Amino acid sequence: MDDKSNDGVKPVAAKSIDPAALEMLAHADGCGIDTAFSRADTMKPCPIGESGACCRICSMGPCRLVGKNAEEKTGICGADMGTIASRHFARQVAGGVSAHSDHGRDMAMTLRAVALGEAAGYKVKDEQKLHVVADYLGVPTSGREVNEIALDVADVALTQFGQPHGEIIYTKRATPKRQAKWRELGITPRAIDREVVEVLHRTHEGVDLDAENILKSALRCSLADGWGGAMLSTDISDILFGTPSPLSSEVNLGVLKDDQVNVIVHGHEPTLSAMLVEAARDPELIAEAKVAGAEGINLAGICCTSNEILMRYGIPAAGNFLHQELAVLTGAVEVMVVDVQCIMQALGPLAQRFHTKLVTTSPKAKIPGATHVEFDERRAPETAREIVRMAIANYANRGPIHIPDFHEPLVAGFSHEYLNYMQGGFHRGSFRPLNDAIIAGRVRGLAGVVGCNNVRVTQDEGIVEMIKRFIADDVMVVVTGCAATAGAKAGYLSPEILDHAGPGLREVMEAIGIPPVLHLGSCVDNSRILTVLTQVATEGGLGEDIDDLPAVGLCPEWMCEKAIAIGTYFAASGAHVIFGVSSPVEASSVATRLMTEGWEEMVGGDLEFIPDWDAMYARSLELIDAKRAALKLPAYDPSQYGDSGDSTFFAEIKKYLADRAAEAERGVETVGSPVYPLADGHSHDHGDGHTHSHDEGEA
Ligand code: BF8
Ligand code: SF4
Repeated sequence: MDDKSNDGVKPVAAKSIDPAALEMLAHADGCGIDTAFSRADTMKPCPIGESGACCRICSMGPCRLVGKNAEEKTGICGADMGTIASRHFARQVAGGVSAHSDHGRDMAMTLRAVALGEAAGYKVKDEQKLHVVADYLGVPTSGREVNEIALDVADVALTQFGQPHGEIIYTKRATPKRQAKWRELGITPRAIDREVVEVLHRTHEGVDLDAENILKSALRCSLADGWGGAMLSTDISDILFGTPSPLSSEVNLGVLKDDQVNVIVHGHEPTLSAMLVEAARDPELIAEAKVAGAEGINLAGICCTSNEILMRYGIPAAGNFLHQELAVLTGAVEVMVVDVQCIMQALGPLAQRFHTKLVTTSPKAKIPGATHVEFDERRAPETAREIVRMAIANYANRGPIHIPDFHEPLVAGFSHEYLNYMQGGFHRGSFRPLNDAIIAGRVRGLAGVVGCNNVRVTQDEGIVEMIKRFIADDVMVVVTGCAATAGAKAGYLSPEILDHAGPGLREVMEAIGIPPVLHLGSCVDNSRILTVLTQVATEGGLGEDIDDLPAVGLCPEWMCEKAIAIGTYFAASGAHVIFGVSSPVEASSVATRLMTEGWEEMVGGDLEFIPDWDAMYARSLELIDAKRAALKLPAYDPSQYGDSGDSTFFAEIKKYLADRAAEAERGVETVGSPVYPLADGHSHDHGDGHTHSHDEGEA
């Protein structure tokens, strides 16, 4: 690389730790094709905008507060650095909340259409969860038909977006102490749309000009996501598509098949992709694929649509955010179907260089160069079949292909419900074993490692480093979103990884029968982490609220506004949160202090930005150990636990997975196989016409 040509941009030392990505980037270079990775080498992040020192709220600006004493300067209207940085941050939160919550609204609309019999192909799959959600939302259930309940649940969910009075109902799911704190501070969210609108209003030119007050409104807005839109989205997805329970699958670009019609789903919503799962398994369409010369139809996912159908159907994941272009570069993707969020416009021109058809499906998200097949829930199965047929027809147009041979096994599909089940059975579900293990110090603490990829840092490196170090130091890890995919690609979501866990963690995970790194789902499913933390806090022995727990949330490679919204709602819920990459409020010492010391004092949680992995990890342990000390728990001491040896439980799972791998070698379809005996009331859809109930004892 010619240093002079890149405008002083420091290229990231290594583009990725993922060998599949590195192979594809070399391939891209060979083909003379740009990717986000190479474009990042020439596009320098604007340092003024990056640090929050640029205001473009009105056309008297943009005002950029730079140079010596930047913090003493103001914009033309007099806005100071604290206001400018906080205003921008709050708008990022509002952007993130609107994305997740609008997705949540669409899920509620689908549930409503299902209840009214207007959504062909969908039905309420998890009635038990419907009842639980109905209870939360105050919808009567006794003696009522499923669809009657579902209609009321959908309608009450929809009121949460625009209700003129009251509070978002799900805030009642927080600990009593947390609810009281939010009320006292006046940050209990009232309605989802309202909180977004209010932040946009406050941050309009000339309204809220007090950094502390602006950031406080960002806290309230974020809570409308975590305890509103995102939580509703998770719950309604579970109702419609099933509450996840563990299953096996595979991850990375090697899941693409050289001899099959490959269809990739990319984006965030499970609605159309669930129908694509069925279409890809339809014997009639498979026969058509064979006529076209392919061995079958292979569906795989990217980003959080992938997580949604991985968690529930075991559909393999082709990769995370930075894999989207790499997948097209394989030349083996007949169709890439996208819905909303995290979709690069670059896919349009890139797909045109290959035979790949890029298909947009949401009226909210079109891309120049793509074919638009609008998703309509009234005819979703037909739409899915139409798209699969488009892929089959396109198979003959393939040019040379290059699929990197990297695919890792993984176990995904952990839900709050399943964790309860694992710790005491379906009727006695609890978090007691985990709490006791934390109290005793076998498990040092809990960490959530979540969020995106970002080309400004080595792909997956921060995420995988954190996961690796945490489990070695006996910290149990939960993962979601692209971080989950990163962890999986590096092998950390396979039961084998138990061997890399510290002795205390290993002993406990063997006893409970769960791996040390749990895939909890997509980014909206970060709401599952809130539910888990709340239950750990109320189970007893670890204080009363999330801010008492030895827990930390990390987003090492954050990229988008949704990540900012998530980090903020975790902080507002009492969690210590650390982001990597760079701080969007770095230019303002006032905003930085407010989001750390200020928020900690106010809500017990905070949001820090620490780009260095070592420093991020050291700070995480410091926070976990400080909470242990505050709870007067014994200090963490790894020497007191010996190696426990393999439990029969894990030995069985390993054997089971080895058998599946052997079957896969023989060409038997194995992804999506459940890996544990399942809890009553949960079922897995294999798409092959039968479901497994819990007492079959498959593992
Ligand atoms: O919602 S982790 S890059 S795909 S934003 Fe996007 Fe970030 Fe991935 Fe999932 Ni979440
Ligand atoms: Fe400049 Fe104030 Fe306008 Fe922002 S709102 S661009 S600081 S004049």
